[in-house]
Parts: sequence; structure tokens; C-alpha cells
Amino acid sequence: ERIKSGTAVPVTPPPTCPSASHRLWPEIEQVVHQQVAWARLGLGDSGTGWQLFAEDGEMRMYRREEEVDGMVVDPLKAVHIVKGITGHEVCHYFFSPQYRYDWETTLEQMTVLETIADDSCLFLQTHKRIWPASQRDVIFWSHIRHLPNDQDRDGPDIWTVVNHSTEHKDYPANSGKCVRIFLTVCMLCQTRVIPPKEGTPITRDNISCKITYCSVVNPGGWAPASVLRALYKREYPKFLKRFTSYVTNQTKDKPIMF
Ligand code: 16C
Repeated sequence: ERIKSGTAVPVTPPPTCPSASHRLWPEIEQVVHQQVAWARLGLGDSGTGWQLFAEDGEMRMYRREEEVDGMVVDPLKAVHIVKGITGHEVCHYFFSPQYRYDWETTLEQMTVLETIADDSCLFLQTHKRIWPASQRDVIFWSHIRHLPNDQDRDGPDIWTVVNHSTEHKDYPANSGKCVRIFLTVCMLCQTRVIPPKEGTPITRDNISCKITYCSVVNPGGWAPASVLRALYKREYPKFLKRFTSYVTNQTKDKPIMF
């Protein structure tokens, strides 16, 4: 059809997501879609195959026992409900490098190798050594995303952060004292608002955040299965409790970030 005179003709493509032209973008898109779908499945109808290994208040952690080449790579799925915070706040503190030393207790050093865009960063982290295993490091991209709920208008929006291992030519794996680990992590959050009495504003008493945290970590080199399982049974609950308390503390006197 001919364009009528006076009709604005776009000369440049419409703006896209800020990271879209980066070399990692196709992988980020694919892994984020896959991880969000996996996290949204929850534990499935009957929780088949998932073993509960930690429980504390509203927090429940499940794992599947899996090994690859004799190495423990047990997938983890955790669910938690925390009052007084939003999914946007949880994801903001999980994604942003400036807070990481405050809550990440296994961290020795974190370097931002690249800021891909406001919503995506490339990290190099070294973690504390656990004797007698070698020290571990990891390179991963991290991406934060808001997924508005367009299917069910009454359903909650989703905020998510996905972390996924990648390579970097300047930091080849296993070239120094560290063994490189490989991970895929998804923090997925849904905020629930209990409507306050008519005419009164929403306060932190009216909100809660349902968190689903999924993780698969490949230790990258052999370590005894019993040591690894004992380690994550202790460290994952410690992490999720400490991290969510941190977000609660950081936000309690701040305006709610929806
Ligand atoms: O998701 C989390 N954190 C993110 C931001 O840092 C990101 C990074 C995750 C790194 C997870 C691997 C950490 C391995 C550390 C090695 C153990 C040191 C223990 C020192 C104890 C004094 O996604 C939160 C992550 C919460 C981590 C819980 C620990 C899981 C252990 C899994 C087994 C790793 C193999 C270690 C081989 C020795």
C-alpha cells in the first residue's frame, strides 16, 4: 500500500533492549527464557523427584541427586516467602555489584569484567577455599529483567536475575591456582499485594515476595561427593536467609520499589 503523504515513516528500527547488540545477547535471551520457564514450574504438581533437604519458616529447599563424570551437580530448587519486600528490590540487591560483598559470604574477590548494559554484567569471582579442595573461581554473565504479566492481568509481575557461566579470553579456566566452576542460577520473584483499606496507602505490611531460587553448580574438578553435599546443605540455606534479611534491612526505611 502506498504511504499517504504526511504519514511518519520510521527511518531507524524501533529501540530494542539495551544489551541486544552484544555478542552474548542471543545466549542471554535463550538462557533467560529457559530458566524462567523452569523456575515457574515450581516443584511440579507432586514435587516428584525433589527431596526436601532444608526447611526454616517459609523457606524450603529441595535437591535432586545428580552426578556427571563422578562429580556432584545436584540441581537445587528453593522457595521462600518474605514479607515486606518486593521482587524488584530482591532482584536489585542480587544483581547489583555494589552490594555483593555485604551478603555473599563465600566470596573472596569480585571483579566486574564488563558492563554489557544497565541490565547485564560480566563477573569474575573467586570464592573462599575449602580445605582440602582447590580454590574455585567462576566467570558468569548476570542479567536482570522485569516480565510484566500480560497473560493474567490479576497475576503478579515477575522480576528475575539469571546468572550463567561463560568464557573470557583474558581469563582462561584452570590457568592459575583456581579450578573454574560452572553455574546456572535463576532468582525469580513475584510480589503479592494485599489491598489496604480503601483510601489508605500501601505499606510494607501489605506486601510479600515469593522467591524461587534455582541453581546448578558444576564444581569443575573432582571433590568428594559427601563433602560437596554437606557444603551446599549448609551454605544454600545460610545464603538465602542472610540475603533476604539483608534486603529487608536495606529497604525497611526506604520507599517501596515496585
Ligand atoms: O547465587 C548466589 N550468588 C551469586 C552471586 O555471587 C552467583 C554466584 C554463585 C557462586 C556459587 C558457587 C560458590 C562456590 C563456593 C565454594 C565454596 C566456598 C565455601 C566456603 C565456606 C567457608 O550466582 C548464591 C550462592 C550461594 C552458594 C552456596 C554454596 C554452594 C556450594 C556448591 C558447591 C560448589 C563446589 C565447590 C567445590 C569445592
